Amino acid sequence: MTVATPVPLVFGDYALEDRYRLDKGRVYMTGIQALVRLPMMQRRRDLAAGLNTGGFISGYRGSPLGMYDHALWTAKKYLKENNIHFQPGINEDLAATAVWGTQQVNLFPGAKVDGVFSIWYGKGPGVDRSMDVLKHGNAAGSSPHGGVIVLAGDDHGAQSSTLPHQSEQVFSAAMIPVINPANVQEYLDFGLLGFALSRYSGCWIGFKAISETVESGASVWVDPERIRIVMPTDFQLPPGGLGIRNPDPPMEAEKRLHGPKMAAVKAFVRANGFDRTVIDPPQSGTRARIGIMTTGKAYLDTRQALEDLGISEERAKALGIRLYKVGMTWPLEPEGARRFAEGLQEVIVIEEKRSNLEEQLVHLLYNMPADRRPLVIGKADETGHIILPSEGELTPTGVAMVIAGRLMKHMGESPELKQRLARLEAKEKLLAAPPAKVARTPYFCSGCPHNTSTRVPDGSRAMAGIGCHGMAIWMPERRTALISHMGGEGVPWVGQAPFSGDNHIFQNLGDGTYYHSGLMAIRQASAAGVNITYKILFNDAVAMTGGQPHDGPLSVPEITKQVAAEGAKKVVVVTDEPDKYPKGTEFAHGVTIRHRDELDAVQRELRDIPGLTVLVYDQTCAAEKRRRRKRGTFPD
Ligand SMILES: Cc1ncc(C[n+]2csc(CCOP(=O)(O)OP(=O)(O)O)c2C)c(N)n1
Ligand code: SF4
Repeated sequence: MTVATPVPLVFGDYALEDRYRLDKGRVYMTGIQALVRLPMMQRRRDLAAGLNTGGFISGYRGSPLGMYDHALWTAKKYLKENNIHFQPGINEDLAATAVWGTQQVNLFPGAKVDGVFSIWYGKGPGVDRSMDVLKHGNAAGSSPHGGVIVLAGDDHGAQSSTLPHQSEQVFSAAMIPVINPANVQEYLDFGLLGFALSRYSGCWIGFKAISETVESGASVWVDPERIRIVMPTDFQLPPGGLGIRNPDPPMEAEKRLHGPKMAAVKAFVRANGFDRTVIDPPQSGTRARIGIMTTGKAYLDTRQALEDLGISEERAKALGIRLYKVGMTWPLEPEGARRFAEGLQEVIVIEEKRSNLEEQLVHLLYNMPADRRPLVIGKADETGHIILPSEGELTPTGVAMVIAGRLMKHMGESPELKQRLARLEAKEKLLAAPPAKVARTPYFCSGCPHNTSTRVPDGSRAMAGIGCHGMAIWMPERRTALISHMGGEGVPWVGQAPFSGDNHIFQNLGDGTYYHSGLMAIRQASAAGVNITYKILFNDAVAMTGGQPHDGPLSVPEITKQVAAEGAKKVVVVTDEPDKYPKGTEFAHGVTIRHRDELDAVQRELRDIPGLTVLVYDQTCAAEKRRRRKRGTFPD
């Protein structure tokens, strides 16, 4: 990418607010904060270019983007100053639909701005559940002075997820180009390039955020004009451009997406150097023999691996190593990729999770004349032996072992490399050693309502749901097994019930999940007529992701009315404070309020009622209580 000369550092008064306030210079921030700053920088660039734009951000929380909404709320003042509107979605799918709407603003004469640039955010499963709208939005396109960035929080190691996740293949299925930043500076630089690319190509732009980068901190250059955007000279936009339009028949939208939009993406990536050769032997020196193609966090692993092997940039050049860092991982820009690979003996593709770059590279090189076409290895070597597994995560040591192995295969044994490898292998073994005998199973916080609410009467079993209460799964006495994705709670029972000797099931459902999508699951269970008791755990917070408030009005009386309307045969509210509801509080007809000491008895009553029954367990999250007490908003 083309970068302006940085302004000199000025050391003086420094405030944490500088990360949003400072116009130029260098500021320390995390990846999350960079994503808060990014739309402000876009707005400043637009103003400088004489454009009156607005910004819009919507999505749904989930690690590693769990705290993005918090950071946006904290920066409310700065967002407002920059005409940026943050509207959390009640779920990812609807958030993406609102983002789609922002690109439609300028199709109508009532538009008050020249365009709206938008950011959607969501955890990997949120990307999955939003596929329909992402496909529609990308096919329709972005507006010429708007643009859309689709932030995917990918949890490669399932550190805080029910499944590991990788969004590249999902995005490519929707033909959404994907940027993979490797550090905090690239969140800003590629972010600005991403908006520009979206405007130019009419595509929505996928943007990968993994915890190693988005949760890291760095001192970064923040000048909005730091990135010089270059318009391609080798591609001619069709008259009228590639943006959103109305009407837009589906086959026309497809033709535009498959043809000129994809060509525009590649031309823009080429012109702006998204992908670059980081190390290359000089023409006069050793011929480049081994190429390494990598991206994002795997690029950092590769740099660390080279360092661990004692291979500096100079040494790499002397060994004939060429290193290619890819910024846009789908679609792989073909000209740069071919130039990188041509004439090499071998290319090692180093990428985390399933193969994405490797498959595209092999496809690009397949028809190259055999004498110029390198061997390509990645997930497996030329014999099919797995060397960089798609499951789990890469480590610098694992990468170092592969690089060293390949170097020695081509250049012969090296005592120094062998010695370094032996040291690394010993370290790896130590890390892979069985965990200490006293492993600690995660447990509820002290005073957590779920500690009581997830109990199950003798003779019954329960199914878990997404959220803190899901920890019940690790507590054998709770007889709570199996978890579904967010919003599917209880519905597996619809498939089990006709074939099971069990007559009834309890299903835990957090209030955050209820509001996100859980109500639809209740409707499905009701429609199927199965015997099920939903325990809606109203802890008044989306606790597991940091204690966010619900994304709209939600109260216990409202829940009772909603589930009654869905056909619940009996609804009971169980609480630690039965007297807390003011006189005249409007619950659904027939609702009873019981003390939590009666939880077991209430559950026994409900399980004997055929069909859908609901127990709303009302007690505030203990961590949230502590936070509110500190703020003076909860009684001591
Ligand atoms: C589709 C999807 N989006 C987001 C998440 C991330 N996530 C995991 S738990 C959780 C919060 C659940 O809150 P709630 O249902 O209120 O349960 P609590 O943690 O409060 O017990 C979220 C948003 C997810 N797992 N799946
Ligand atoms: S954060 Fe709240 S809901 Fe989660 S375990 Fe702690 S007290 Fe329970």
